[in-house]
Amino acid sequence: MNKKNAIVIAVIIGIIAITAPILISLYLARQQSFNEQSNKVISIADEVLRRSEKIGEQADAAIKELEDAGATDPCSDENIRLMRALDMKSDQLQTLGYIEDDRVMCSAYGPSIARTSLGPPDYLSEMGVYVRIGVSFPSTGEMKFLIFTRKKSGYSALIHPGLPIDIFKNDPEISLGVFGFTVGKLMTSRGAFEHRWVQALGNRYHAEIVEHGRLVAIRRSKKYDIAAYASVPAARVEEGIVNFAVVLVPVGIIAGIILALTVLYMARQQLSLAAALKTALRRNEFFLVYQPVVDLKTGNWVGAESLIRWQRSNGEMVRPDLFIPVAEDTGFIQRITERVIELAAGDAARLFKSNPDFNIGINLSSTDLHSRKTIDLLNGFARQTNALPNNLVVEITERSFLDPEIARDVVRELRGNNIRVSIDDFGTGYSSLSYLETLELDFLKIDKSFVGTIETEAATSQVILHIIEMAKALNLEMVAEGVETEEQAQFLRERGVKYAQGWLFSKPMIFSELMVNLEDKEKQV
Ligand code: G
Ligand code: G
Ligand code: MN
Repeated sequence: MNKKNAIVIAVIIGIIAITAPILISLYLARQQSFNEQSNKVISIADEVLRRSEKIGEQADAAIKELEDAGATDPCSDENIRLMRALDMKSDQLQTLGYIEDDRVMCSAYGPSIARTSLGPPDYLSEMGVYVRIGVSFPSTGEMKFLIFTRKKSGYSALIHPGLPIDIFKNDPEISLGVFGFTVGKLMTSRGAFEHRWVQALGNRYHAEIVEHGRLVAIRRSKKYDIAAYASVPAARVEEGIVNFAVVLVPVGIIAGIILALTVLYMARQQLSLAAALKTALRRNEFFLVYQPVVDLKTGNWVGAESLIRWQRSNGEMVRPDLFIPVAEDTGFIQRITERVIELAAGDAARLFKSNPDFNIGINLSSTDLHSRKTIDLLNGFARQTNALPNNLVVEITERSFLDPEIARDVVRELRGNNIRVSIDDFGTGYSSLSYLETLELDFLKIDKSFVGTIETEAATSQVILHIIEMAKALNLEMVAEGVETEEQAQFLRERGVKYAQGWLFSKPMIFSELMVNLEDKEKQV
């Protein structure tokens, strides 16, 4: 990736980092506003239902007392006195009376409504109560009543229908009401009502719906055959967004800016790491360490893998897993590889003189494979150090081998120059057996993640066996990486793996240390 692409990508990510939190905050604002409005209609419907049930309870209680009194003549003076007394006690009831043959025979109201024919009831409820809706009397003018009459006794409660819905009067857009649940008949209401809302409940006790531009909450009573509802225009949700947006959008903008700055900071770090790499090359801040490759049968050190190390001028060590990818992205990798080859060549010249069979491994990255120069440098290395055919091994990761054309050409050319080729980190890519067959490789390095699964329960612990089979089918010598225990070494040895690297044998060390160790080993023989 070049610098221009990096900047374009950083800008795109920056724009996303800014806009995404704003869009999210707008979405949340809508959600909040919706919740606010639906909580409002729910609480209104609850309140209407609560009031309706309270009326029902008082009507029930009063009628029951009249029934219990058991007057032989319901309209006796004594029974009417009882009606008055009960009427006084119950603040939710307009009055009490006795109805027979669709007429009010007598009531606590006095004679003014007596003997009026009411006509048939609107319906008989599930609970054995005749319900009459919107009843008016000549003597009471405009006032209309809701009348509940117990079928069994004829005792009735007259109710002012405005009572349960006497809330939120100053908000004309709110509609609310009560209906008989089973018959679906409105008993009392204010404002918009759609018959559909009755069905929306189904056999549930509550429902919230958005329909015909209104947000509706419906609550059914568990005690009586009634349900209450309340609704507001759905447009209220949109209006309410503004209230939440003024809080949430600035939060989103701040979050967006923080995110964008983080992206910018990380991009700059990447660029500054690239700049630091350049300085490091100039100041020779890189050096090599070597990790021995051990013959699993004899325990002899047969070679070593060179591993780059970067110590910055402030003493800080930077891990290769951190800077190698950056070097690959920013085009510095080839200069780093060049430095590695240079450093290794200096060491190897001495090494090969005293240990003619020893081999040195050098890691290449995928970019290196695309360049003619790498091969020239390696050839130069071989010449300069008087390397024998087995002395120099290049390690190429499985993932770098993705392009078959390039892979074949590079491998052929390297091997033509007596350089051995090893496929590194094997098992972490997706190479097929048939593809690998077309490359003339020498070694296969089993990635340490698979060595780590040996004799564990991990689901991937079988994979190493397949890798070993594959290497055998391809006639490749194997080097197991990251061997940490004698059990792992034993397992590998038994399955025909010839070489290994790992902390069990040795950690990577600087060149002088490697030389000392090799000399000591020689003396022991
Ligand atoms: O020791 P370790 O932490 O040394 O190495 C981490 C990773 O960096 C390994 O995957 C190794 O392959 C890679 N690496 C180490 N040295 C070099 C090098 O000189 N060139 C390249 N391309 N990769 C290296
Ligand atoms: O190039 P490659 O990916 O093979 O790099 C080898 C890496 O593995 C280096 O970072 C090296 O320090 C590390 N390593 C070497 N031996 C061991 C080991 O026994 N255990 C673990 N966990 N890491 C190891
Ligand atoms: Mn390696």
